Order: sequence, then C-alpha cells, then structure tokens
Amino acid sequence: MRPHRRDTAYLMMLLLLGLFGCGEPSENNNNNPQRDLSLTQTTEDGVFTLQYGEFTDQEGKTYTSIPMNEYFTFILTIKPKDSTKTLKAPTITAEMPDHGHGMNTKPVIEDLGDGKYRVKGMLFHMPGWWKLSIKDFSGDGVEREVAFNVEL
Ligand SMILES: [Cu+2]
Repeated sequence: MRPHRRDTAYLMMLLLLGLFGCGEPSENNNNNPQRDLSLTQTTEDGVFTLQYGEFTDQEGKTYTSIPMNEYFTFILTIKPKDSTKTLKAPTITAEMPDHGHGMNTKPVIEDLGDGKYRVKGMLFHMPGWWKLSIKDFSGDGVEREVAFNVEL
C-alpha cells in the first residue's frame, strides 16, 4: 500500500510540473508586435546580410513557415557587401529567451557554396518566442552575430 501512495504522489508532482513548468500555453500567446520577425538581417557593421528560409521537412517537403515540434531544414544565405570577404560555416543556436532554454537538437550545417548553407536537424519543440542566432561566419576574424526572431 505504502509504495503505491508514493507513486501517486510522484505522479501528481509530475502532473503539476507539467501544468506550471516551462511551456504553459497561456503565457506564450502574448505575441510581441514590436518584435522584428523578418527573414533578412544585416550585421551591426553592415558588412554582411543574412537571409534564411526555404523551410522543408526531412524528406524535402516544403513548410510555409517553421513548424512546431517537427524537425525542419532551412537554407541560410550569407552575403558580404564587399566580395573580398570570405565566409566560413557559421555556428547556429536557438533559444527561448523567456524560458531560458535552447533546442534539444544540434543542427547539422552543410556548405552549399557561394554563401549558402543547408541547416538540418532544427527542432523548435515549444510554442512561444524563439531566437535563432547565427555567429562566427566570417573569415576575417571579427566576431559578428545576427539574431532572427521566430514566434511559434
Ligand atoms: Cu520553452
């Protein structure tokens, strides 16, 4: 009888964590209209313009926008203003600033040449505000970072 009751208490705890933990839907519905959701961003110094899009699933089927809790692939294009600037494969991360966590997956980046990269293995597992960060992509040793906002 006793271990049984402990199991029940444990289950209740899990249930409460699920209800009040990260991801309670009502707290994610207040989308910020001020947030810049554009798919193109320029680095602060104006040297690089980055664009992302062409969302697909693992089989290459098109998504009109980033899906929630589904693996997706996107194409990132990095264009230097000055053609002498060289590029290298960027570091790509994504986080939910309101929740203090990132993705549970690690993206895989494929260099398609000419400043294009295919980024696979992305998974935004929760609704809310995501910040997609692209950094460390220039060959000149200057650290630059560009962030794209996503509302799911
Ligand atoms: Cu979250």
